[in-house]
Amino acid sequence: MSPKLGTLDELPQDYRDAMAAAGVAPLWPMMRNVLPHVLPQPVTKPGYWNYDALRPLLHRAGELTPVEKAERRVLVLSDPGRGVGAMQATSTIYLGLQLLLPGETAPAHVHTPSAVRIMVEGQGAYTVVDGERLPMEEGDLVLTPGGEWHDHGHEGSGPVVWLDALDLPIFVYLEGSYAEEGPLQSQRNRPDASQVEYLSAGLRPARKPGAGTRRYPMMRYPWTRTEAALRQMAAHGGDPVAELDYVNPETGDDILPALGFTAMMLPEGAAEAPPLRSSSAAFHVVKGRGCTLIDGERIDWGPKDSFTAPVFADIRHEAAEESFLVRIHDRPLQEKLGYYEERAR
Ligand code: GTQ
Repeated sequence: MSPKLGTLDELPQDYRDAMAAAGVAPLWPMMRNVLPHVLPQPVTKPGYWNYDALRPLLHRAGELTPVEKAERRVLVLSDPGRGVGAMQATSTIYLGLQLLLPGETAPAHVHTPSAVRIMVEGQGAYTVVDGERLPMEEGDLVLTPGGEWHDHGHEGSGPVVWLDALDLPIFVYLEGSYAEEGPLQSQRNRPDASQVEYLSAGLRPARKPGAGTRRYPMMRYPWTRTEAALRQMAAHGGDPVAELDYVNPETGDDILPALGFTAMMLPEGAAEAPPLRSSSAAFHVVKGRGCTLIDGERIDWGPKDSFTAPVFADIRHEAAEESFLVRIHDRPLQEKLGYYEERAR
């Protein structure tokens, strides 16, 4: 057991004043704030957002604020531990629900943070990234990596909603977050790379020696394929709870530098208790129903809902019916820092 550390009020006032005037502070009274024993003390609290409750608020934003006045018409999912208005859902993950109405376009811009969209509702929307038009169907993941121009459009009939997941909090922390605006991009008239170069897992375009590839060769991950793959894994992969990581098809790396995405299938009645992970996480329910205990707090979830878990949370999922979730996490960033860990419960 380590000795109890000295406190600020044990120090004479004249010394404290002199330190403050010199622009310094003693470490030892604050040591345990920044280096708690054994486990971090996350500010992040478990969060839950019921889609049925948010839907009318999103639609009202569509009536109240034209897209021209919003640039991106988004309701931000704020971490309960930081309070409404916090531009983050966990320490590293930003989440927002974005609404686009038929005929609208969200202007082209480019920014330093990276985003992934998970399509929640509606048909006919698309995102253009670096001239490639990416159709957005329910459950699809669409990447807009940092530094790539992107604009959104909608040629369908009803409203469309998708969930934005960004590494924005990291860029804000780095004081590295900024954007530039520009005109809508002209679109190359061809299907996206998931339908051409990377139609089939295990196949990639043959290349001449020395020919490079794009850093983000595939920017759309169609849900129909993810679901089919999960079903095969559940049937034959040996573990009834199937999980598949979204990866770059050229390198096998996680799809973004900081954030990782994992699709999960929980069969009806399945219970799943993963190890305690140093990564924070957000879960999006593509379909299904169930409940999750996060550090003992019970969250009942249904289709299109989202919920979050802090680092090292004790997470226990139970699926009331066959369920498909996408887990968003910051393992890629933590691994790059030489840090990611899992602890057995
Ligand atoms: O669609 O580009 O939720 O730039 C936040 C910032 C979405 C976007 C957000 C953004 C976007």
